[in-house]
Amino acid sequence: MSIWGRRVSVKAVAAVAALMVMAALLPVMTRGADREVTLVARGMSFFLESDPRTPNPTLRFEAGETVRLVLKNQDRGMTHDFSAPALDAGLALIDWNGEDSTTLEVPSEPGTYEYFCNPHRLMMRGTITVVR
Ligand SMILES: [Cu+2]
Repeated sequence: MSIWGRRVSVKAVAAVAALMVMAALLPVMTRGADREVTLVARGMSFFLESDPRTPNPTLRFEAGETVRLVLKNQDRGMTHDFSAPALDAGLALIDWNGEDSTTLEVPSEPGTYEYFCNPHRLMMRGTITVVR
């Protein structure tokens, strides 16, 4: 096959075409979160890593944003998880010194939602406030 008078192999054309398709799809496949929020489980409470003094903080998200939520378990000897049923989000139990993350699709409507740790729901619970 020839392009602009130069002979090129069909394989090379196919490879370039495949690369172009992958490049076009990359932003879709790796759609990043708008921001990242890190929670730390410690002393049977959640804390924002950025605010280690406020237990079970209210998490303020903007309607429709995508948030990467990281949970680090720094509670020696304890396992903790994270659940936000209204956001259809959660993390399985994490051992001490472990961490995991998930992507939250924040609802497009403002509102107040609950998050908690399933095994310690009475002590480890807080509010997600979605604002526009
Ligand atoms: Cu817990």
